[in-house]
Amino acid sequence: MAPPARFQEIIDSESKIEPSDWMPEGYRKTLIRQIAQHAHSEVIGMQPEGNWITRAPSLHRKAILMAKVQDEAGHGLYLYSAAETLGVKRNDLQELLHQGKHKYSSIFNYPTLSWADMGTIGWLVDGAAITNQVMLTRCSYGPYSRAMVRICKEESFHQRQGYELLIRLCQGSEEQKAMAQDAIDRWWWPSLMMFGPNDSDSPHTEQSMAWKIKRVTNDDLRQQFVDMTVPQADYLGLRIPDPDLKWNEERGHYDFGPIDWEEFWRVVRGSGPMNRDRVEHKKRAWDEGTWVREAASAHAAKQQRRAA
Ligand code: BYC
Repeated sequence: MAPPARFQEIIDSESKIEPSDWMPEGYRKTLIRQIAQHAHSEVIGMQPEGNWITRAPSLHRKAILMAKVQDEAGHGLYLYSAAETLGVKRNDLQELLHQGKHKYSSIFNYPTLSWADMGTIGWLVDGAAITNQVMLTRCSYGPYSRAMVRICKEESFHQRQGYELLIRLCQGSEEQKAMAQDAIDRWWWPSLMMFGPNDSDSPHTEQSMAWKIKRVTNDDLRQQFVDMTVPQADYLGLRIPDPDLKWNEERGHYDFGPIDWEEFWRVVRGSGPMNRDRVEHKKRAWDEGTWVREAASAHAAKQQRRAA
């Protein structure tokens, strides 16, 4: 069978494309773009929460937050490894991120202003991430789909720890509840933007759906997220900052108000509140870690020489 026909057969039969299989160049490029962006998001996403590790209100909360941030580093590693199976080098992907030529999720360009943001990121940001990533466990590319299985398990713990943190705040003083409300007021709309532009404005969705890289469209995932989250906000006794939000009996879904796409594109293109700081911090960490990478490589080379 000719390689393109074999590729299509694997896609049609819901099997997985593996690194040694033939694949169209566009398929490879799309995967590299998406997996690299995803990996960068995990690594840059450590910063907004890392900012609060020293200020966590108890040892217990500090231990949870450190474990979560460490998990994000691990997700970055699995994803860079998955990208490498497509023939790119991890260091080159880092370089593209540092030069501003690669994107990462818009959500991480917003500041974390209060402790309630730690709960809200877990609940909304990790909640949006799981909604999106569960479909990616069914992605047609084997290494990406397998990495997503483990990542989703960890994201699910992250989401629950965030929600539990907010339950505690909402059961606390008026001041604590107000802090939680303020956090939701700031994070709600950026969380909806995580799913990307509307399907009608998404250049990649159609082809990515055909290749079974994406299994659900941006708008359908966003709707799933809203439907799941509104009852959770009700349980917390918090208000979602959208006057147009209401249950639509006919559709069996919540209707919600328009998203500010100008803000979305401004943030994606580098002019969000924290874009510059995030990339500067990332570059500094990379430079300061040079000696660690050099030492690890020297050690690995020595082990190899000894084994030989
Ligand atoms: N932010 O045609 P579209 C986490 C870009 S981290 C920035 O719909 P696609 C966590 C898009 O890349 C989880 N850019 O694209 C970590 C494209 O740009 P280019 C992050 C965005 O790829 C730490 C253009 O807009 N999750 O959970 O079909 C702590 C057109 O869009 C965004 C992932 O990365 C955005 N929000 O669909 C806590 C999931 N949205 O390259 C939590 C994997 C769109 O053409 N990625 N763009 O210049 C995906 O599932 C898909 O890439 C997307 C976008 C649904 C995000």
